[in-house]
Amino acid sequence: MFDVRDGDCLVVVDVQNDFCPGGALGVAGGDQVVPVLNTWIEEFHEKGLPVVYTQDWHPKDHMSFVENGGIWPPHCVQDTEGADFHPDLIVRGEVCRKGFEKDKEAYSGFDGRVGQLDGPALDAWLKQRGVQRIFVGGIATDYCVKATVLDGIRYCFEVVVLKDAVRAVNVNPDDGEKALAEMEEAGAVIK
Ligand code: VGL
Ligand code: ZN
Repeated sequence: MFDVRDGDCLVVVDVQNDFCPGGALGVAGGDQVVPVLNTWIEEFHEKGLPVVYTQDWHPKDHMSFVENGGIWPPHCVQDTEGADFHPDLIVRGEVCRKGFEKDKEAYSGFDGRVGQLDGPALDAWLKQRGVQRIFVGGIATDYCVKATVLDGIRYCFEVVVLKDAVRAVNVNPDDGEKALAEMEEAGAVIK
């Protein structure tokens, strides 16, 4: 395993029922990230390092839904089972909710709020803990993982993408591959 150390944080992106097979916006193999991420989560816990979980958290009339002119079927509606984390995911750490404003899309975890909807933004929360490097896995490679990774770089974190722990929507068949290339180009380490 990659040597994780002080200053590292694991960011688990949107491992929610609606993004897993059978969910409202089911991503092929989405559930397969769970055992891989659980291994990383345990590693971070053992070393006393932080783990933060992003959660897509939409009001039921969110602008990203087809009925409101968006491109997605309704998904991850607040307080529904679809918005819950996958039942096998080890959830111990802070949750960072995003996309809770009706008129705003928020793919990036850095657009979310940690702990409560009026809590700190992710950037401030990480910096307050002395985090310098983030490890990112989850769903979907071509949307929320990509946006979170690119923002992480923009906010001056070192970013490692756990490629066995991500899955893509692939609206076009190579979107996932392109997203990984774009993240690498931007400076992320693809591990
Ligand atoms: C996501 C589409 C819509 C994601 C969220 O988590 O990647 N994709 N909302
Ligand atoms: Zn969404």
